[in-house]
Amino acid sequence: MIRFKTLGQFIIEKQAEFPYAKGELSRLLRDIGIAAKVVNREVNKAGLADILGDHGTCNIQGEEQKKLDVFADEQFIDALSQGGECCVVASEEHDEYIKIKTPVSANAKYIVCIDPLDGSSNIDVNVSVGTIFSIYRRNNLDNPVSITDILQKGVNQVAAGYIVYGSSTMMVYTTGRGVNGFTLDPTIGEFCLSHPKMRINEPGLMYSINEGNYVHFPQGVKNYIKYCQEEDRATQRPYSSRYIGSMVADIHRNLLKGGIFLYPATAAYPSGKLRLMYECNPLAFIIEQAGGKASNGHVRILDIQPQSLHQRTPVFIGNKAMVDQVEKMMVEAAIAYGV
Ligand code: P6P
Repeated sequence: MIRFKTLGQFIIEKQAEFPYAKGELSRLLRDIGIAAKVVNREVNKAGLADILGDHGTCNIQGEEQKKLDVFADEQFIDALSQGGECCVVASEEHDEYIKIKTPVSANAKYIVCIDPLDGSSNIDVNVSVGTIFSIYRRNNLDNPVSITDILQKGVNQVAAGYIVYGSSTMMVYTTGRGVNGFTLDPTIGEFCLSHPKMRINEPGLMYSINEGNYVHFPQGVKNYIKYCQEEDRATQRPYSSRYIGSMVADIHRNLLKGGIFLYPATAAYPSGKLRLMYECNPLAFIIEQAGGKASNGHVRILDIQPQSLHQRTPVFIGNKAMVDQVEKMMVEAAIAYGV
């Protein structure tokens, strides 16, 4: 008898642990899982279905929207609209947040911030891409939903997760009681528990950064990169450098193998490139729940008070000792250079 536990069975089993255990969050995670399976099908045949190439429109980031970006966005919004538990979706692909108006969602309590297909520039070259989602409860159920319901600190998330569409497709999520990973079994069309109680691998011996931006990095980051490259047997340096250019894939590797991902401020992105609400906050929640750390170099990511939906932030995320080290070197450089 093959013993496996599907995502649905796991969610129901854990439902009792969740303070709002009325099944709402369970249904929300189920809805996300359904959309993920549809997106996975299209990502897997992207090269065949003429779904590649630009959609001829641009998103708020001014980035060309790939057809799969738009398709993925539509699938998640549709699944969340039909599921009845979500009242608002804030998506990377839309300038403004979307109020869900289906009758079934009239009293919905949850807000989903989502990057439907992160790393989409990698689609055409067959590199892993991902979906990242963050779930909040509305602040006040008596008032109509407003932007203040959405711009909550990451520490208020009730759940967060990602789907990585790679050599296998996995969903990894947390509701604040640890991190669990599910691998899609295409023979039965179900996500099955494959990585229970995930913890970031220790010690971290990999660093992940786009060194093409080196000349514009803060001095402390430059010093940290050199630190990673020094020979030191006691601390098992030099570390390995690994950079995929798809945040979900880089973070997923570091979760499993240990490591730090860094996207500091650069000339092109003086506030950092990655978005707080639907990239850094959800991934920070997951990495902290797995025993790691995530900061903007000075402040815990989850403690940042969001000011706008698409705001960006520098991000340093991974093993706690590695993030502590780069933070320390940034302080030392600021003192040394008087910046
Ligand atoms: P760069 C992909 O476009 C993305 O948003 C993240 O997935 C990834 O980590 C980052 O940008 C890569 O940026 O500047 O190194 O190409």
